[in-house]
This record gives sequence, structure tokens and C-alpha cells, in this order.
Amino acid sequence: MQLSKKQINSYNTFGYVVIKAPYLESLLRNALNTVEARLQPLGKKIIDTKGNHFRLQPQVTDSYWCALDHSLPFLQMELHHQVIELAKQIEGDTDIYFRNGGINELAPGRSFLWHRDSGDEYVEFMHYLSGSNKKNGCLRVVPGSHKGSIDKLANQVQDLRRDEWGTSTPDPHRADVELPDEVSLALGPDKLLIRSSKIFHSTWLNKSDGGRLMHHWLFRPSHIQDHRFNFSECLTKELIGKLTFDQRQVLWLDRKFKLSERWANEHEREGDKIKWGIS
Ligand SMILES: O=C(O)CCC(=O)C(=O)O
Repeated sequence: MQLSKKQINSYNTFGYVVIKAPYLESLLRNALNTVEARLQPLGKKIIDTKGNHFRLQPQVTDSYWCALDHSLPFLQMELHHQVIELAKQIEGDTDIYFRNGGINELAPGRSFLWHRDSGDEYVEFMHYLSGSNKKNGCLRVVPGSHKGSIDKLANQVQDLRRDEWGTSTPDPHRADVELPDEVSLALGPDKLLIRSSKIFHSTWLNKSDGGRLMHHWLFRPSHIQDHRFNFSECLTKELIGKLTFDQRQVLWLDRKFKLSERWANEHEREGDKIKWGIS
């Protein structure tokens, strides 16, 4: 699967494009069932210092990672053959590697505030597997904001917060201020969002009773040293045995590389305590 010229043009101009998700119903169902089986009972407080979980317990205190992020049902979506093709096309490299994926479980009463993920430009895939809308905290983006500096937008956010909230202090327990050019992306599980890492984005407040599930992941081209995991060490042999040749290839399982210093604190804290298996 390749993006058409029109879709590439949208991605380049606006910083994102929404396509039909290439997943079979059974793949999606399996992922949702796996989540369901892992949810902690409602009312049991999980320790979520990174603000990305609600009922899925992080594997280690202070970790971003729960037991499902690179488990088989989720890797099968992250490394779907059509997704790999799209990532190669957008990154312009046939030797990309998968850096990481993860599940964001937006808790009721929480939002993500306006931000840019990275100063580096790369493609991110986002799949709202439980479906998203304004009520449960769908994504908000400023089209075109992946280009150039975001200083102006960040200042605008500060000013609006001061005017409307009486303070510019970030508060993830409210929806961030409304920007004049923003667009809300309410996406069903049949859609896949492909976006630039540099697009300015936030979410609405999750006003529903349940956690809103979003699965996101990214690849990097071979010449950028940004490895976060050595997947040959943190995936079980059983799981690796279930992967296709193309999937193993983008995990760089048989290759030597250094983990990036950027994630040194995470490696020190979590080291070999983080593992993913069949489910
Ligand atoms: O959970 C979402 O919809 C957005 C999360 C987000 O802003 C991020 O992961 O950078």
C-alpha cells in the first residue's frame, strides 16, 4: 500500500492524513479482547506517573510501558505489512527500524495539553482503537504547524490560558484552550491517522466514564541513531517466532546497534525488567 500523490500532498501541507485502517476485524477484536483481559478492576488505583494509563498497569513504576504495548496483538498492528510499506514510503528509506509503540489510555477527567512531540521530523501512526470523539477526548491539531517554529502558537496558548483560566499553568484536568485554526479529529477504529511528529496537538478532556484507547507508534530511518529498545532482548522467543520475515527485519533483531543516550534514564530505571510476549 502506498499513499497517493494527493495523500502525500496533504501530509506535507497539513502535517497529517487520515486513511482507511488496513486491519481485519479479527485483528482489532483480538487487540480489544487482550486489553479487556488485562484491565485492572475499576476503582483499583494504578500508579501512572506518565499520565498515559488508567486501568492498564505500567510494568515498572515510572514506566511508560504496560504489558501490551509490543505484545503480539499490538505488534501485528504496528508492523502490519501495509503499515511498514507506508512508513518506508514516507521516511524515504527501505531500511527503516521500528522505534516503539504504545497504548495511551486517556483516563476520564484527563486531557493532553498542546505540545509538539519532538524537534525531529518523523512519521507517527495513531489508531484510536476504542473510537474517539469530542466527548471522550479526541485529538486536536493545528494543520500546517509541523513547519517551522511553534513559538508563536505556544505563546498564544499561554496568553489564552491567562485570559481564560487566570493562569498559564498547565492543567491536564481541563481541556486546553481553543486555538483559532485548530481541527478536531474524531476517528473511528476503521481509520488510521498518519501524522508528522512535529504537528502541534492536544486532546479534548475525556468526559466519558471509561478510558479512551489510542495506539501509536513510529519508525526511524537507518541513518538516525534513535534506538529505544533492543527488541531481540525484550520480546519473548515465542513472540518472535510468530513474526513474519518483514516484521523481524524492521525490528533489527539480528543487527548490532547502540541504544540512544536520549533514553538513558529509562534504560537505567527499567533495563531488562520490561518484556513483551504473546499477550
Ligand atoms: O492520546 C492522544 O490522543 C494524544 C496523545 C498525545 O498527544 C501524544 O502521545 O503525544
